[in-house]
Amino acid sequence: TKSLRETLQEVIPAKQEQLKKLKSEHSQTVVGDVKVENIIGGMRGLKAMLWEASVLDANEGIRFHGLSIPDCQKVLPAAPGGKEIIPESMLWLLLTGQVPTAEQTRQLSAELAEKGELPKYIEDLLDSLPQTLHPMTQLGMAVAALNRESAFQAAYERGIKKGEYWTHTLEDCINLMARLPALAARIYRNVYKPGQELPAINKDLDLIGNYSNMLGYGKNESLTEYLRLYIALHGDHEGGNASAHTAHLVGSTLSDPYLSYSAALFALAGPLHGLANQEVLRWQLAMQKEIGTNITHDNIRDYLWKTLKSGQVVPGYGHGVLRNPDPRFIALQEFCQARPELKESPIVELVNKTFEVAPDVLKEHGKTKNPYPNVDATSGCVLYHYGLTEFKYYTVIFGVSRALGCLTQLVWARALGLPLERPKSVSMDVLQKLVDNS
Ligand code: FAM
Repeated sequence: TKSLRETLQEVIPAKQEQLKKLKSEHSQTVVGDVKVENIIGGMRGLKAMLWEASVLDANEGIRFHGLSIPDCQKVLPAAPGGKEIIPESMLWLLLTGQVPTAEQTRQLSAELAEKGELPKYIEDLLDSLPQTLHPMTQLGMAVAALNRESAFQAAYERGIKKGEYWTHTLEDCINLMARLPALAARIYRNVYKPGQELPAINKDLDLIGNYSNMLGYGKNESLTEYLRLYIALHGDHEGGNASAHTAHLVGSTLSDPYLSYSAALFALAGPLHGLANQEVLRWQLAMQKEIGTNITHDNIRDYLWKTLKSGQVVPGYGHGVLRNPDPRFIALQEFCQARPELKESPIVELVNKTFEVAPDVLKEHGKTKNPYPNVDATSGCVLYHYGLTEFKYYTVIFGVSRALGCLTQLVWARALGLPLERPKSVSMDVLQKLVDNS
């Protein structure tokens, strides 16, 4: 059986060759225009960045190396005894473009478990932080502090050749991925369950089996399976989203993967990005409080209008790229429909009913380009149902997940020798001149 490193070593030369050819033969080929709306509109729609692991289609959603979510659910190995995709098999796919065997997935799980313990100074750092510090701030700080361990930084200081960058980057990425569950679980324990014992990493468990166990939910197989699926599906959403783009930008300065990913986590912590899942739950619970047990379409419609008329966005709806219901939302909904306890859960039912009404209300409201749910419309509600009710923590789970894509691309950026990112900005006066001369 080939290891992850061996597999990568095999696939990298062909990609390097592809890039070389694109550079030498097509550097000056025009593939799009820059419009004023791109410059003043947050670069929406501007094709200006290379990202290997996944591509987002506005209508059909994400594909990971060409595989849709239903494809991944068919072919990617699950945990022993489980059914859902696990982050290890997704990581393998994102990194190599290949579907791992069950044995390769198990080997990766074992490697991550082996490397999952936290250094003492990181435990001390986390234990010294105030309980009131937002869990995402804690996660970003701890990930940044782990760069004391960076193999890439140490090798760079020694003076290595460019061709070797990716191997040290990969080592950092695997070490960071391995440690994220212990980091995230310690933050959960410190903030919400002080005094509760943190179990040691079980070398026989997969990454999320261990995470769930350390969170104190190891016996809840349904929640553990949900976390596996949730974390695998949130792993990557092409390169332009704020967290992925941040990791890429910071990584392009040859900052090591720990610093690059900590920067990404702070982008994820914004309410228009990863924090949206906490916002959705807060909003759905407020709706539940107001309309009580009489969950009718009319009541939900009234509540949606109330939110919109007060100038707020409907959390969990809309997207920068997508123009249809998010297939990640659909996959999580299907997970709920397959489990009677979830299907009948009041909060899950409310999310479903909201989905039946919200797109029409948002279309009538007429502002958002995408009146359909994104993944966050449902993701937190399942956690809530199973008793993981601390919604300020939800973005941390997203943060454990998004590492899959961000770290993958850092390996590829170094393997392909991608340059320092440095787009050109213009002032409004310059823009006006460009417009006048066009
Ligand atoms: N409810 C009400 N208005 C909305 C809306 C929503 N859900 N989504 C967009 N709009 C408004 C938006 O505020 C903008 O209004 P103004 O012209 O007054 O500024 C207008 O519609 C056009 O926006 P857009 O082009 O359709 O969306 P953007 O690409 O600018 O923004 C989102 C995309 C996701 C930030 C936006 O749809 C939003 O705020 N949604 C609610 C928050 C959310 O669910 N975020 C999670 C995103 C998720 F995918 C993730 O990152 N985890």
